[in-house]
Amino acid sequence: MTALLTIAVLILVAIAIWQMTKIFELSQYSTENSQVANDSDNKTNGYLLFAFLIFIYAITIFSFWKYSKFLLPEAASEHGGGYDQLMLVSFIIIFFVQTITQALLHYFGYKYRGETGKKALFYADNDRLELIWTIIPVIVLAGLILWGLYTWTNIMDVNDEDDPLIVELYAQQFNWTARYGGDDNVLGDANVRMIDIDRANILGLDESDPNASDDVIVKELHLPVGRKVNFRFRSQDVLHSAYMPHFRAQMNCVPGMITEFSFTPTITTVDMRQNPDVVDKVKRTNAIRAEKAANGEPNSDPWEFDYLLLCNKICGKSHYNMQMKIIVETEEEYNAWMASQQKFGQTIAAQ
Ligand SMILES: [Cu+2]
Repeated sequence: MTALLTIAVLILVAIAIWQMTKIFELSQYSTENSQVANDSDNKTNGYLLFAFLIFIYAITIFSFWKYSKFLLPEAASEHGGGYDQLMLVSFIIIFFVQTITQALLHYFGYKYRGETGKKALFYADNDRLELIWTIIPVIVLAGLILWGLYTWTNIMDVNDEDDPLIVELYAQQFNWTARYGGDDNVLGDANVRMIDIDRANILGLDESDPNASDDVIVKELHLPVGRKVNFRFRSQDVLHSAYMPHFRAQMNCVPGMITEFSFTPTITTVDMRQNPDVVDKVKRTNAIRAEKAANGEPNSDPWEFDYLLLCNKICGKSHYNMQMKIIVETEEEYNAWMASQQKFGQTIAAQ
């Protein structure tokens, strides 16, 4: 009932405004009958341009002030620094050009507004001017593209140098599973057709492949700091995307094919929790959670920072919650954790 009344009131208010506008228009009719803008209209519009310019500058400054704290903390992978630098330089250039061109655009819009008796100057071309505004973007863009290609090639180069750890990330609606190659660091063959839930073969490993029996299947990704990791991605059902924002890493998981990505984690979870940006974020989040707890609302437990593997493709209704914890730790901690895990062969034998 309240909703109905609210809608009725809103409709009445809208009709009232519409009627008042009409009355206002009619009252103006006798004095200014022309549809052609006069000098005073043009001047008003010129000033409005300046107002708009101030608005976009103000909203930019406001966004920097208000939202910078939501950016990711420093990159926790070897290639991440170069990636961030490329993005930062690109943003600075875009920001610089945008600030200047917007000011010029709006200023000239005002300066050359329509005025009675003012005539436009016919100006065919100026070779030198055209040369300048062609050459400068060409140099800047070519520089950015070359640097970008170089960075891209480096990031996307998946090779077996430096004895990388081999890890498979397996996506399905709506969770992640990780698989390690085991003692031999070689992943056994797998295919979704061989999935056998009754025998706990959830990833479809080929039980006859000798490389498969020492594979380790887990629901929490542990990585030793400073060691290169080669990831292989598979998907069981639809397109997913393995997104590890703190490591500046993302790769599509495509049903029917294996995709790859490689990175070296450089900061352990324990060290990242000491990072000033992370400390600040945890403090802010926990302040909100404490407030929730005081009101008896759910999801109010104190939060602790962890690296995450997220899904970055809208893959279905629980996509938003498709994630896996990543723990970067020292070599010793990693080895101890790995030693405590059950191997695929043991799981199958136990059935
Ligand atoms: Cu997904």
